[in-house]
Amino acid sequence: MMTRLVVAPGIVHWPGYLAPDEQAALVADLREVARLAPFFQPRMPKTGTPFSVRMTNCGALGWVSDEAGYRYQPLHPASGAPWPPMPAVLARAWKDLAAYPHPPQACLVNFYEASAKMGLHQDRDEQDFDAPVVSLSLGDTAVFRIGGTQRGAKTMSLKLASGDALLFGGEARLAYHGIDRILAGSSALLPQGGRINLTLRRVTKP
Ligand code: MD6
Ligand code: FE
Repeated sequence: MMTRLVVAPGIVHWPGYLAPDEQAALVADLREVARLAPFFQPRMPKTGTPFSVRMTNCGALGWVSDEAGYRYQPLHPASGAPWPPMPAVLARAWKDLAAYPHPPQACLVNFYEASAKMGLHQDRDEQDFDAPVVSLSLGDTAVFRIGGTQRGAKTMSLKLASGDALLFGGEARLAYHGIDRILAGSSALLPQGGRINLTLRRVTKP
């Protein structure tokens, strides 16, 4: 029996959505993704300041960021190769959880070492805000911060552990959120520690 927690209107948390064996299989799939599409260090628009998180993508489109801005593109920014296909378990998770009739087009893969963080942001580079964003977490637990749709709104924090799924949809689709910190040593899934977060997105209007 899967626990489904409504954190706020439009924000749903499924602790332990992926079983331990599914998490291990997905890590193996992601090693292959990272072999074909190596992790890169994204940079802030305009300033070029590097992110502390490293990224890659799978699926038809990938999210990238550099001096020219945030965008989706079909090719890896360094190798120029198409992104590898999405592992089947990701399409299944979207079907299970998204309540949206069209498949995801992009899966952003974020890797956090123990000291990495992600500032409060909105996911707003997609053309279709009717589709939710579905995230899966692997490895060390993260302290996730959730705000409102306005930058100054009050915030709450939520721990995301290995195997957890989280959905941002409906009135929360454009809610601010970020990663305050990673709890090093909280999971044994990744032998070197750290955390992987996958976000599944629909980019274009169907
Ligand atoms: C992370 N997650 O968990 C970053 N975005 O590392 C996100 O930025 C995110 O978890 C949209 C919806 C769900 C998310
Ligand atoms: Fe996000």
